[in-house]
Amino acid sequence: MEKQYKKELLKEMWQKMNLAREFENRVQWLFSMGLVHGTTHLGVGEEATAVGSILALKARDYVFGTHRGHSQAIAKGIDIDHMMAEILAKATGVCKGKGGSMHIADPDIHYFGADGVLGTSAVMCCGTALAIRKKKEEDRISVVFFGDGSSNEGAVFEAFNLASVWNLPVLFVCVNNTYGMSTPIAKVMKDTDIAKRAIPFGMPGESIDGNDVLAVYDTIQKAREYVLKEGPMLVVENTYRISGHSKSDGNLYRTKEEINAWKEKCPIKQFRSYLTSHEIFGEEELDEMVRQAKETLDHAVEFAKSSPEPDVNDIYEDVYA
Ligand SMILES: Cc1ncc(C[n+]2csc(CCOP(=O)(O)OP(=O)(O)O)c2C)c(N)n1
Ligand SMILES: [Mg+2]
Repeated sequence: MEKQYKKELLKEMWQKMNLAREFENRVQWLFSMGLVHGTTHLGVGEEATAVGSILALKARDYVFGTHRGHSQAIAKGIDIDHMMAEILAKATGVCKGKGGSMHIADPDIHYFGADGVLGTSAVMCCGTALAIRKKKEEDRISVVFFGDGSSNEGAVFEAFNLASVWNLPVLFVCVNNTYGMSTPIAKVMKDTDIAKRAIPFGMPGESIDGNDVLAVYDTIQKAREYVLKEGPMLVVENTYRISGHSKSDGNLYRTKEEINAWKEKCPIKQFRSYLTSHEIFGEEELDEMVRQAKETLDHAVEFAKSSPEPDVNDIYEDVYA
């Protein structure tokens, strides 16, 4: 028999995936208006990896995001108004305007943003997992997201080693969008089956369809149980970045046909068809929730635009190193 999911969970998945998609649309627009300082990385097409994974975790679990992490922060439950204010470097931003897109973080919800140095979040994730162990906390794990390109970083292998030798409660989630900037993975990996990289560290590794939010949810739910009982694990979520790499991307390294084929496999499109074909929600109900997501983003953009700039006298506050 096909697995049944609680309607509330499916609703939250739909809402959060649409909030994430709409957030990216607005950031792109604000960027084109010259209102975003610094850089930003959009994850259009990767929403199911963040939402499916994070909704399968407990609220207390630590999550380290990536530089393409807007959807991860949204899935973890960050405040959208204050997150948008961070994008516009305003004093009301989640990091008081000092972090920007890549470093969106909120310790109150146990969400840490990315580090500019790829791979290092995996090591920091081991630190929080060690804290969980030392404090003998039960029913809590640490999760780190990283890309296929980042999976080649030495720091990630060090984190695999540390987590496995100390048996830390770490869940490694590789978001494999098959490119690191303009480089396809086949050019930088002899064997592109990233899940196999768990083997030398004595960890299980699983590779799944990252565009199927329910498959992601099921896998991460089971993986969380494994990590709690046994120790670290690697899950590779295979997906595609429909948006360009960063603020400028001529898309010269991939064809329109490739991008269009993946647009057909869009996780939101697929989930809509699941929800309607299983008669969980009707088209109008889904459209209404999309409209609400747009309204939430209208408010967030207004809030961010009308928020004050940070005060220059605060420049040395919140600086630790
Ligand atoms: C150590 C390090 N090397 C290079 C960079 C520059 N850089 C930023 S994003 C990126 C691509 C990362 O690819 P991947 O990990 O697959 O993530 P994706 O961008 O595809 O989401 C690179 C090379 C960096 N930030 N840190
Ligand atoms: Mg990548």
